[in-house]
Amino acid sequence: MTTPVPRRFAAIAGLVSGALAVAIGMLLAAITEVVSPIDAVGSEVVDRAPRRVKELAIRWFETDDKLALRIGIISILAVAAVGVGVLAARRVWLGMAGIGLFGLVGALSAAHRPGESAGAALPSILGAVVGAIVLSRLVQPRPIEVPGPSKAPLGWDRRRFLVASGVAAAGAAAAGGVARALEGQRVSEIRQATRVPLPDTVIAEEMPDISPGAELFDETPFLTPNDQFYRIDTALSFPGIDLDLWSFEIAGMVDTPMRFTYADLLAMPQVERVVTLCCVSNEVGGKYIGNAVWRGVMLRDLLERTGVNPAAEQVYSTSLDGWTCGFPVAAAFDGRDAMIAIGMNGETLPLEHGYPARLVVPGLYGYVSATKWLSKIELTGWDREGYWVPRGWSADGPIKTQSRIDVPRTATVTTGKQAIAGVAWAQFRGIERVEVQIDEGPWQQATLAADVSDDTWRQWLLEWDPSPGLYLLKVRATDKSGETQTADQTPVAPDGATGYHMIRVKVV
Ligand SMILES: Nc1nc2c(c(=O)[nH]1)N[C@H]1C(S)=C(S)[C@@H](COP(=O)(O)O)O[C@H]1N2
Ligand SMILES: [Mo]
Repeated sequence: MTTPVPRRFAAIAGLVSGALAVAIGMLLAAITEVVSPIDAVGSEVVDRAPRRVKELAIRWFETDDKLALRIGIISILAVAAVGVGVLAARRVWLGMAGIGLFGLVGALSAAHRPGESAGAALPSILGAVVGAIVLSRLVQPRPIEVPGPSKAPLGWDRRRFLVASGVAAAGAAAAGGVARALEGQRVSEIRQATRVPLPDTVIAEEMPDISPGAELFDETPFLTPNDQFYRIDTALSFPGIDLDLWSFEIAGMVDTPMRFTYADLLAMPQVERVVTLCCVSNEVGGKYIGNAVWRGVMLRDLLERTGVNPAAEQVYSTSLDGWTCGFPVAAAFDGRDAMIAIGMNGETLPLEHGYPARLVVPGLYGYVSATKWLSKIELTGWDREGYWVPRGWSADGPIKTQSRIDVPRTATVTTGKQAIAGVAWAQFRGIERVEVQIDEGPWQQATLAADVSDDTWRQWLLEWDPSPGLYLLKVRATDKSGETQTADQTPVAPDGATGYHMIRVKVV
């Protein structure tokens, strides 16, 4: 008779075979360049998570929520793998079925991802098959061949188990390592391509005039450097991009559907515009906002070529990774500089920000307009809903007039002449006035930096010479339509937070 595998070791067997299944799945996915099983499941979780959970995740983890999600998935898998191992020690087939179930979830998730075909299911399936076989071998004690006359099975062999699971664990580590290296190589190849500078073809009179007076203080530069620009998207890994194969189409309610390659974009009149991009999930006083010089082709120029059916209501765009959004057709023609951007702050559009091309529409929150990794633009009715709309966000996403205090940066400052300063924005309308209130004092008008464009934030500054004490500072902005931002505090959902940014400062 054989003795059963001790529980502790059954747990190890589960962990090791689970890790091997995942690692082989990742490796095969990396080799065949399909979505990795973990990322596929992660993306399905992101897509299916209730809005509140997603909002909380963004708030808790800020832009590191992706790492947190991965760690979450791996922790759940690890706990499940332990359970699967313990089950397998009782009934092997139950353990194998357990691994198979996880493989199935990975396979279905991968095949369901936008841009993936049924073949994307294979890595998960093959990983699960290998994992299940290894698990069955590890937990089924086999008779030990003992040299000598007796062939009697001696039961579970701890040494043999440890060697076998050590080999399996090493295999998992190796497969996982190679998978990560391949993925890293894929991303760095794309990054390499983004380092190719764009040709010098921007029309001179279309260059932005960044006036010397745009900066009143240093803490928040007027232009946000690319590596400090906030990043918000649902992508767990970057979509595959081969510039030679990449193109996007403009279709739907147009006269002539057309496809544009990167070379087509480069051959068209290039412009540069300074536009402040802002996320609807930006809390009052938050950091999900940045200002950059965007270079590209005006959307209206492209739409003039395809022609637009007068019945079209929405410019609906889709990314390479299947994310979607839409904004009113009017926003392409009402004079605002909606563009297909291929450059950012003098560089080729970085991968994080949508290489090779993205939409930038002044005055609209990113979630309705700013599709990165652009793949398709369709002219549609409002029956098509962008990614966030069925998730409880407004179909219409004009940016609200807002202001933020950036200086003082610390909760405690020393007495003496200093500044209260920050930024204010009301893209497409422009900032007219910014006022600061200290405690319950009068609203004092702040000095405004040079007005570069209605589509950018404006720095503001108020001189301050406080005596020691505790102060409450508030700011409010008025846009050029004469509208002062509301003091009413509303949450970010469904269409952007409102209320005054306030900070408490102790002066010592
Ligand atoms: N493909 C894709 N594009 C996207 C998103 C996304 O999730 N996927 N998020 C949008 C949102 S909500 C915002 S606020 C902006 C942010 O752009 P950034 O990451 O370059 O700052 O991108 C938009 N474009
Ligand atoms: Mo956003």
